[in-house]
Amino acid sequence: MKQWLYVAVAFGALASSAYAHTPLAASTPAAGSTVAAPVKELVLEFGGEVRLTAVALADSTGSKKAVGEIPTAVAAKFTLPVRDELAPGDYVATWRAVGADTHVISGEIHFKVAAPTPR
Ligand SMILES: [Cu+2]
Repeated sequence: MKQWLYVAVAFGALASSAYAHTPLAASTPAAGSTVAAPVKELVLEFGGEVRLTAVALADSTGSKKAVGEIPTAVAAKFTLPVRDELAPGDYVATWRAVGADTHVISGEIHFKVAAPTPR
């Protein structure tokens, strides 16, 4: 009987900590997407207010691309200008933030830039 109680408590703790994290709800470019050049901004939308602490953008060779300064205000949505021109190819944006529950959360967004659509 006692063992069952411990198991229930352990599961409860796991579930509540998982749900308490503030997730990344959406991004532009979206993870796994292919977008046409030019890419002028990077938008991160979280499932709640967070403090964004780091964002880096790199191409497939690991070469860093400049993005605008991270806003210091706590918010659910962040729009960062992409200052370097992104040539067609694969990119990864890595981000780190502190959620409302004070947990550090982080992730990667992989996307592909395609050549501009000819007109
Ligand atoms: Cu959390």
